[in-house]
Formats: sequence, structure tokens, C-alpha cells
Amino acid sequence: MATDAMAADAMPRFPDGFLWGVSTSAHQIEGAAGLRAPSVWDVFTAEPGRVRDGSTAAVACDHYHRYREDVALLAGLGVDAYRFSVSWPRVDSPGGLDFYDRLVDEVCAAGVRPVPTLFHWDLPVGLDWLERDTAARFAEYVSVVAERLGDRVGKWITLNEPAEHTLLGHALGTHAPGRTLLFDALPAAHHQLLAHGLAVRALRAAGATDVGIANSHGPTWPASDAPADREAADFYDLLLNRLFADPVLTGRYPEGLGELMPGSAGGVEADLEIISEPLDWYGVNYYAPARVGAPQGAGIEFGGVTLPAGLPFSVRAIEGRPLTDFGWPVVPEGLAGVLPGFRDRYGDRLPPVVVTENGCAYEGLDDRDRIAYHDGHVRALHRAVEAGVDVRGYFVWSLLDNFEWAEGYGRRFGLVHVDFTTLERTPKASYGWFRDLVAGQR
Ligand code: IFM
Repeated sequence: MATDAMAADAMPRFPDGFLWGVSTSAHQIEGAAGLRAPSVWDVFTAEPGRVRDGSTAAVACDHYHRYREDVALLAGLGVDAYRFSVSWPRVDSPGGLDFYDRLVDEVCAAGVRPVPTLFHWDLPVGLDWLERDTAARFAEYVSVVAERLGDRVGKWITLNEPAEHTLLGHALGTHAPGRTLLFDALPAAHHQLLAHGLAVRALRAAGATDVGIANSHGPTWPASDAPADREAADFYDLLLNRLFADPVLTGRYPEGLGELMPGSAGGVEADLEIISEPLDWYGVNYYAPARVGAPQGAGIEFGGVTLPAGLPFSVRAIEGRPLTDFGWPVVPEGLAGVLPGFRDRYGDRLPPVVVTENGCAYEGLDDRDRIAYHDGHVRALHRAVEAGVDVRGYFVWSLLDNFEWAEGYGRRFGLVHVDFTTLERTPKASYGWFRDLVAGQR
């Protein structure tokens, strides 16, 4: 799919101060599982049949021991910022926070800004998002991390993609902790949102002035103009694009959903006040749009997930687009489309946007398809900037090939290839392309 014409067109310039970065997450790269308390993902991956290739993240990229080599790769890329996540179970373990101390020092010494995410799905065993108390425990952990790293970290992310963690982990059961609660999973959504709000307060108390969240978003396309398809698509859109954004940005749940949430003694309204603590920026993870229609029964494959019966929508294939190895359609204009929609919906309540993840799974070192994917998305992002959306950064998912959750090691999102037998790192063609793009923007 990569073309010479694409390579020949100069990348337009982004505004001064635009942040170019790459992302990873702790469970997907760190390994060294024996040096931390277990997370729900360790329990889940130990159960036969949960992960496509039967693997676990016990070693992953062994980033815990090889972080210096990985930071050198970051330095070689010339990026402004590195988004990684802090593992709550590691912080709960003796010496665990020392690792992040060393990592942050190394990242800063490389001239790169560290951007930690405080929760990227690896909940300590014994905690449960169905329990309200987990939100308070999260805020305590955040305070500990902020106190230790806050002298060198400016930019913080509270949660990564609570929508996926709720949907896949609690409603459909294809991710840890493997629950199949369908709509009874909503309390897990509310408690993560509450945890986000409490974390913002904890970070502010520690002096942080640059705080955001990373939510996943993408356009929802109705399968047809038929009212049943439109209605189903609207509902899906509500779950993906509004359930987690509306409360954070407006202090209200979309109509009809607030009543389903578990409140405290003060009611859901009191929680919403916490959840809508003002943010300095809003993170958008974008991969692909979804084409959605009326329910069609069970057995529909969607992004590696088989959707059960009983959902009020079905996800359909998007025809006529190239597909990544994950089967996700490549639709760069989806990114340019979703951002102005956001600005229209939230107006002044929308802080500056940062694209906190964008990426694709492809095999091979000469990964021209990945280059074409990112090239197309960065150009689409520039169109959104030109259309007046205040976008301040773009982070590639991911620096390294890594443990792709229920897919195991079979989906390679990295700019750097990792041989999971020898753990050798080899920069791919896309690494050179991104390095040149960043250099060209200076
Ligand atoms: O690998 C994941 C990441 O952990 C969260 N966002 C989507 C990526 C690709 O599936």
C-alpha cells in the first residue's frame, strides 16, 4: 500500500511546540513478573485458552532489565516525549518504584519528556473495578507515584482506554479479568471514571499542572440508512465515544446512562463533580472507525473478539479498505473526522487534544504498510489542525513489538522489531521514517 507518491510529498509542518512521541505500556513490555505483585492479567493469561498463542507477559520485551537500550532507541528517534505506564502491582512491591525512578532519570537524560500513564489495565490482584473502594485505592497509589516522580515528570495520564477495559474485560470477558457481565459491567466504568477524577485531584495536590486522560475514539458508521441500523450505530457511538468523554468533559452522563450507575451516599451527581475535574488536555487513541448495524445474532468477529448474542448492535466489516494484520481497516480520514466532531460537541469545555495512540499491526522489518498508515494519519491530523482543532501532539503506538493482550505476540505494532526468543531489538523501516519525520518538523 505504500507508494512513491506518498513518500515524495513533503509532510506539512505542525505548529511550534507540537509534541512527537511514542507509547508503550508496562504489562506489554516490562516482563520481570517475578519482581512484582501479580496483576489480573497474570491470572488471566495463566488460564488455558485465554491468549491466542498461549503466551504470557512474564518476560515480554524484558524492558525492566533492558530499559537503557530502549531509551537509547528513543533518543535515536529524536522524539520529544515517551508515553509509558506505571505498573500499580510493581509500585506495590518492594523496590518497585525504584525502577520508575531509574527509567525517568534515563528518559530525562536522553532529552525526552517522560509521560507516565497511571493505569493501563494491569490491576493488582485483590482489587476489582466493580468495587467503589478501588477508586480511592487508586488515588492513594497515584499520590505515592506523584510524590516520587513529580520532580521530573510534568505531563501525566490518569487512565488508558477505560472503554476497552470495561467492554473487553468486564462485559465480554476477552480481556482480564475475564468477566462476561454485558451491561452489568457499567459499575466498572463508573468506578474507573471516579478513579480518574480522584487521581486528577491527587496529582493537583502534588503540584501537577499538565494532566490528561487517554480515551479511545473513532467514528461510528451506520451499516445502512435503515432506522434499525442508525439506532444501533447511535447506541454504539454512545458507548464508545460518549460514555467516558461526556462525564469527564461535561460532568454529565449521556441521557439514560447516569441512572444505571452506582452512586455513593451523595449520589451519582456528587461523583460527577469529581469525575469532571478540569483537565489540561484530552488524549485520543485512534485506530479505525466501526461500521455498526442492528443486531444479527452471536458469532460476529470484531477485532479478534467474538461478540455474544444479546447486544443491541452488531459490528460489520468495512469493505474496500486495506486491512492491517489485525483485520482493522485503514481509514486515516477517520482521525480527521472524529476531532472536529469533538470540538463541535464539547466547545470550550474541550481542552487541547493530544493523539495519545495511533498504530497498526504488520509483520516484517521493511514495514512499508506501517509507514503508509502513519503517513496517512499524520496528514489527516494536520487537516484537523488546519480545520481549527487545537491538537498538541501525536504518539505512535508503539515503540516496540510487544505483548498484545489476548493476541499474545502475534500482532506487531512496533517501530522496533523484537525477537521474542533472543530479545534482540532491530529498528524497522518505519523507525527511520518516523525519525526523519520528527527531524523534518524541527
Ligand atoms: O496494545 C493496545 C494498547 O494497550 C491499548 N490501545 C490499543 C493497542 C493496540 O491494540
